[in-house]
Amino acid sequence: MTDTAVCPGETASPQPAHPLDPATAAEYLAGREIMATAGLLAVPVRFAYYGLEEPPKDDVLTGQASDRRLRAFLIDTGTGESTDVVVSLADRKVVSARRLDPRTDGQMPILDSDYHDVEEIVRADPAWRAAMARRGLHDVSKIRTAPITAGVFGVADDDRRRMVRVLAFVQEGEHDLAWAHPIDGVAAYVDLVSRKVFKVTDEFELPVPAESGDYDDEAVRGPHRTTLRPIEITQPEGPSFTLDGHTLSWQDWSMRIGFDAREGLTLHHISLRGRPVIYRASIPEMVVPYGDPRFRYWQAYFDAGEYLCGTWASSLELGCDCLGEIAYLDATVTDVTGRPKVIKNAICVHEEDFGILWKHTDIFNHSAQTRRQRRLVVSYFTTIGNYDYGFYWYFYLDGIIECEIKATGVMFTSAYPGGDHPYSTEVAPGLAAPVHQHLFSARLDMTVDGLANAVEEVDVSGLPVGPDNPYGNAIVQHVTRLTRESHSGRRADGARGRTWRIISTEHQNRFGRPVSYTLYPESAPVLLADPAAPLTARAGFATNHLWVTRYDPAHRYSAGDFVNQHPGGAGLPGFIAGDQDIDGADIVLWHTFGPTHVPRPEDWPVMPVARCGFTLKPTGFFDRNPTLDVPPPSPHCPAD
Ligand SMILES: [Cu+2]
Repeated sequence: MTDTAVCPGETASPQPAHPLDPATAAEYLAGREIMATAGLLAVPVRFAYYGLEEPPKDDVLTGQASDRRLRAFLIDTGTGESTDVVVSLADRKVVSARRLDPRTDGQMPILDSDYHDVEEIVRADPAWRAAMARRGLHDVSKIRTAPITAGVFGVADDDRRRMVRVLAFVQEGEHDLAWAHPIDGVAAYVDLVSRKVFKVTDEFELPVPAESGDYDDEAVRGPHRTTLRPIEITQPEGPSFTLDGHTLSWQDWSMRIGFDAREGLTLHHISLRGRPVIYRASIPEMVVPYGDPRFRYWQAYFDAGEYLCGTWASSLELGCDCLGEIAYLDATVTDVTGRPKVIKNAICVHEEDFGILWKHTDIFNHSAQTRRQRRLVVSYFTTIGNYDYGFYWYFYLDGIIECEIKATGVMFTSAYPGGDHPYSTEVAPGLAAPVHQHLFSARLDMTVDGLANAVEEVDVSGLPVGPDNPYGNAIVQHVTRLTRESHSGRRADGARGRTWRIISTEHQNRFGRPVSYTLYPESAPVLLADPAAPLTARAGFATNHLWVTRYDPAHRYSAGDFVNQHPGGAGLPGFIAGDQDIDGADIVLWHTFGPTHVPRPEDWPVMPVARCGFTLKPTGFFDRNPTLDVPPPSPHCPAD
């Protein structure tokens, strides 16, 4: 039997305007039909990922990208057989279909349906029910389960299976916040192919924390405050940007907006005054490792590679998620049968006032001028289990680009054992939130005034007293060129103000110096897992703040193509193993950033947004302040 019902008209010829436009519903269906015809979709084959296979950069830049290709990760849920498929829509054929060996290649991402099925599987297991009964929990209908990707820890019985490890929570009523009531000490290991619990680890018992965390309940949160008066954002003449299909233009900026089930929002062809800056920007991976070494040592998620960030994107609402004159773009992803699913208003585009751009009151000529900064905001939000992440890209009038992640939602919890427990914070009576990290990986395919770029590491320091520095006040820059991939694994250094400058090796400014953009990192800790930890091999990208690789169309994901239960070594730092020349080449920067989250009581029961990110600033990209032409903000402000 083949599961390929396609409604008449649904395969109408898809005509995307640009080779990098996201795959359309019609394209997904057309690709699905090609796979079905090739016999790849016999039930119970499911789509673990389905998205656009972007054409190589050279083809796009030379206008040679005529084909549209789609890539699908297929899994036979009955056998676990996994196939990585690429189809050509132009040729209507399967281009490649590679069978994975899970022991070396890893497993397909978690399916949407796995999430739902696991609860039923766990609730039916006698050993797990017995563990619950020992804790006085007899009504399993009140127990909710959180399936957690398994990782790889060299335990043969685990590693050979497609599996998840499951932690559980009590939900006292339909609206109770289950995360407030973790059942600690016990985990069920579920084989997703046999659909059975094959192991229950039960190490200790602690009381299930009782206090309600239901922040929707007035008894928990208290009455709403009444002292906030309205803030209205009005743009009587409309916003200053234009959105034409997926092409966005605002002031000196232009770019294309993309969206992918795995990476979420992607930005392409970012240019300023017609000068290219970034060919493609995205956050292709992130890892959230937890620091509790007890029975839950395996708790670490790769939210993009294992759970597919884009699939879980929110539909945004005016007046709630976004204020002002908003333009929305829908995102088209697919369900596990490969059929399109539209997420309405997934991407938000708007413009914000951002305070002062520049200001000066001159003591000599008495000029008193103020200009206001604005930024263009392109964003989306996704919910992965307990956490919610907002991915925001900002573009400013003065050429600055910022990426900001807003982490919010509900922290993952455990029971607080009392005493001095260094691995977690008590956030409610008997309730703990373990210390953890959120490490994001930005992939920045740079094109600063063209493809020929290089990276300089710039440190600053004071100099010791000496013949040229008799009073010891000298401050100098130390510039180190990163010439080969093998030298590109770098750490930030806040004490030395370390930045990385991406220079054009072909274009100079009026001072004869290379035009450039500078990456300002936040200098937070990188991966804190031990170098010998199994996780470190799988999250190699997170061991440094910066990597620079020569562009390779196959290098898309920081932890490799197949992250779930991958034994390690894929992605970075493997991408640099060829040690290619990166000086004056077509290069890609990979930047690791994000907080090490030591939970606070104030983060419970729902966490106020925690921000992290990085900044890219033009550095000699312009010959002077590029915003002298910005007019005074309103008639009553001083004018020149
Ligand atoms: Cu956190």
